[in-house]
Amino acid sequence: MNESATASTAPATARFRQRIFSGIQPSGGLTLGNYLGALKRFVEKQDEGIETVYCLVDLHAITVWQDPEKLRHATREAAAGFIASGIDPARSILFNQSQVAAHAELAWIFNCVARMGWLRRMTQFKDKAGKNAEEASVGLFAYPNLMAADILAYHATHVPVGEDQKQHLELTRDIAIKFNNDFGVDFFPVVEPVIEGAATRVMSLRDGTRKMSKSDPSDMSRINLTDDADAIAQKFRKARTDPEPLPETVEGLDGRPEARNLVNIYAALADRTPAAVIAEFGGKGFGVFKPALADLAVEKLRPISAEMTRLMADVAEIDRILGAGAERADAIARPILADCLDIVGMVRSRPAHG
Ligand code: AQP
Repeated sequence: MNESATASTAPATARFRQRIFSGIQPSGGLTLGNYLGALKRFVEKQDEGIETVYCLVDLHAITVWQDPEKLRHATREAAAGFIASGIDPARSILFNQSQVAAHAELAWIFNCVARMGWLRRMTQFKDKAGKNAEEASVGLFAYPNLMAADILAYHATHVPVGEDQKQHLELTRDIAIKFNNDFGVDFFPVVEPVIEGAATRVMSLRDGTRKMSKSDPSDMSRINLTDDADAIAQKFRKARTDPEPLPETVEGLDGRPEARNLVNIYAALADRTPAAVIAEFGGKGFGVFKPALADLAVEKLRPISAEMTRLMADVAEIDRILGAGAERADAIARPILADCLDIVGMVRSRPAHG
């Protein structure tokens, strides 16, 4: 195999039918970052009438230790979060990754396509493994190959994600190009990242230079979709900011990461631009802006958390939805995996094995 992914003839996605794939790890409760950076836009794509495949990536979640009972709960709760946010399981395919074996099988092929050097450059591994890289799981290192498999098992053409996933999507493109080159085929699409909106990177409420994350040890750093109105108000009230009032222009947010974060969150929740938010609140202090932001967040999130609570009262129904979604997902992914195995040169003679 060649070492490089560079291709003079990168196939466009044009010949592939437009299909959206994206996923979220059930590695804890969903956050406002997941909602604004991913979920809200998943719903928009579904409502545009594009074919949408959405996955709770439980195999990704176990790249760091997960308590099995908590993982099961988080998977179901995340499914409830998707549905409560507007994902309609009749229109979108919604399922959990481990129920469709093609993801793990294709990931193995990609482990043999991707190069060590590519994965060593992944900043998320460096961030998550920290100083203890020797103790990190092999899965955490190979995570981007599984992510490439998630996407390419569906021949997905577009992947809505937050800014933090951009590098992984570039790796997915490299894998597709190298596979196509190595085997002389035009088989995998070269996916397009879809990174849109005012909140592609929602930052921690305690540190405006760090991403809001469901696994941050401080619960005060994030808004959870299940937080009640009091918790949301308290977290915004205590959010770290500087002492200056909001600037009169968006440029005035330069060098003020916490202020910029809160303005971006407001804009994304209100479906407005940051400039429009600054036009309304410029010159006002955080004593005015934070309560307005908290009220807006409560207004937008309360219906979602109420619906999540309602859905979680019937776990069997959630499991039924995930199982039915997995059947539909499998029907797309299995023939693509079979073709991929043929291309690679695997003998497949089991009649029932697709
Ligand atoms: N803070 C964020 N701002 C914007 N988008 C975000 N996303 C996550 N955090 C933010 C987007 O949500 C989708 C799912 O991400 P994920 O849960 O699979 O993985 P992650 O990015 O590693 O999210 P977390 O919350 O930080 O999880 P943990 O703590 O378990 O690592 C992606 O589209 C992501 O861009």
